Amino acid sequence: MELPNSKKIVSVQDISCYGQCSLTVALPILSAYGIETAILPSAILSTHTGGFTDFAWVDLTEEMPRIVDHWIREGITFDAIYTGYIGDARQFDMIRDAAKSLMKEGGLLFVDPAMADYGKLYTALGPDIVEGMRNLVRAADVILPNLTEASFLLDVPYQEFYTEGEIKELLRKLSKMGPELSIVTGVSYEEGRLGAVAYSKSTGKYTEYFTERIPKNYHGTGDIFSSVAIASLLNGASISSALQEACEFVVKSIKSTLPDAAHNYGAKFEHVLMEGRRQ
Ligand code: PXL
Repeated sequence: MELPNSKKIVSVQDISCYGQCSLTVALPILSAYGIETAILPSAILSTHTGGFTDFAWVDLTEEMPRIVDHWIREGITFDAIYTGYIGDARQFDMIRDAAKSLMKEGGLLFVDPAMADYGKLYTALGPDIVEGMRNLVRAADVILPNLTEASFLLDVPYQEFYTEGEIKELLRKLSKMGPELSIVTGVSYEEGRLGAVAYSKSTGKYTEYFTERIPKNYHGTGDIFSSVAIASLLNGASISSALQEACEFVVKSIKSTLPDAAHNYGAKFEHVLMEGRRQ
């Protein structure tokens, strides 16, 4: 029996204890794709911050370096680092340094600058988070912003509609910040279709994938997209296959959630993971 060439990743983002986002999405999805996943939690929240109020927040800024230092003493290293929501700007420099210390040679830094959607920053986040995300993006190999996050990173106004030319220009500008591969999500050129477009700096090539737009928004779908796309790329998929896999995974998760009208805080990605097991 041939053993799979299993990759090892550490995901740096918050634990929203309830709400199907950030680490409670990334960990199961990456694991289901056969990737050994360690976590470096940036905070513990009772819920995510979208649609819930009065959430409890346990800050882990002081604890994170103790975890990283122990890993360094143990000689623990990773093939990839995946950062997501960071709610405290004091953590950015430490995360950049940790990424350098913990990365194997040739490893990849994936940055999902999860901080905004629909033209606005998430509740509780301010301009210091945008600045910190810009610094992280400058060190990244791959970034996966949605269109709102891309606008904040580039300090340009968010638009409701974009032409193909405008999306390509946005991608080229993002790639000038540093990353080899920039993937923007939430792109739509025609009614009823939604998808993602990628730009590779070294080849100058654009790759896109569009699927049906389901007129319902759930929190955490960006985290589902990023986790699937990152897992696929680490498993050797082409950019085109990774975009397809991630877009279709999100659509299936939304479709699984729709029949349950009371379930409005996250998407039921677990059903899609089960589908894989039933095959
Ligand atoms: O899914 C992004 C996300 C992650 N973590 C927290 C959030 C959000 C989006 O609102 O609030 C705490």
